[in-house]
Amino acid sequence: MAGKHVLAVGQLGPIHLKDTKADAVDRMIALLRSAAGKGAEWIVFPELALTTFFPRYIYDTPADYDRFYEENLPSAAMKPLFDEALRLGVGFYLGFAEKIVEDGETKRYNTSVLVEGTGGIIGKYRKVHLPGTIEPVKKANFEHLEKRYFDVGNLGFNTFASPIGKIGMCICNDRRWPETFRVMALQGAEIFMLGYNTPTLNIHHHEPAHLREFHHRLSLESAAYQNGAWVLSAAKCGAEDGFAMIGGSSIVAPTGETVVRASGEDDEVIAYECDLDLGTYIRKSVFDFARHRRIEHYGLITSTTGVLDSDE
Ligand code: CDV
Repeated sequence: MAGKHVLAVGQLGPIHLKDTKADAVDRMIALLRSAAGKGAEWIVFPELALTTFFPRYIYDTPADYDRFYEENLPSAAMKPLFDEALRLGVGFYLGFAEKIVEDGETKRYNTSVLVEGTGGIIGKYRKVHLPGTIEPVKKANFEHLEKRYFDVGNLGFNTFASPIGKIGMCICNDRRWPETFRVMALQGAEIFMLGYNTPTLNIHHHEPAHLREFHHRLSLESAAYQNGAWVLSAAKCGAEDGFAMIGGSSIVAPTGETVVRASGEDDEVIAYECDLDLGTYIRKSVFDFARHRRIEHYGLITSTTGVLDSDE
């Protein structure tokens, strides 16, 4: 796909435990309208955008946490957002917790969906790199229990043809892993979309807060440049019931430059006219995969998970 498209990111400020999904959807509809007012053809919303970031809490039974999940697409909670996007003709990426029965077994995924401006669902992604633990670590006054509440995504990293170009999706922690983006770039991705909830505090080891935002930016800028693609990232941020998460929603050009960035930690729309030809230029020059990649030397990437002969 060639040419320019105005694309937007809809950052969300905190969603507290007491807030309803209808509250969250109303806020996203306001962001959607604002994006449409800026001429945007597409908007990216955050990971788990309908509720608070519930993996920070300890729940023991599905009866306690099932209220955070959606069972059908569009779920009743999401429907007003789907309707308004269709009315405005704006496509979107939306992150949500998905509960589904597969082969007779109940599964729960951290999922994102792509919906185009004509209302059709064109793609679904289920988070592969789940951070955190199954059991609480009790090192801080919050947890990161994604491995407890979600199954590892089973759809892989795909790309989806759309009126704005070929889109690849991932979710939050996936952005720290270069394999995520390269697999989609090898399928011709021109635009990467992702949502995130990144706590300002690292509960596993000491990390200065400024590094949280730096690593976020570093991951996206290198992913954009090394794959010659635009990256649109949407935070859910600010303090949810006192638990702080970074902002920094951004649009990164295929040159690796962040061209627009959210300024605060509340609901905010950012938009940019993205020139897809810029990605084509990078993919035909320094990152022309067909000419320069050396797959005969990359075998370990898929045959080994951890470091060989490591005694750590
Ligand atoms: N929601 C996430 O995947 N958060 C992780 C945190 C735990 C590090 C992230 O990579 O931002």
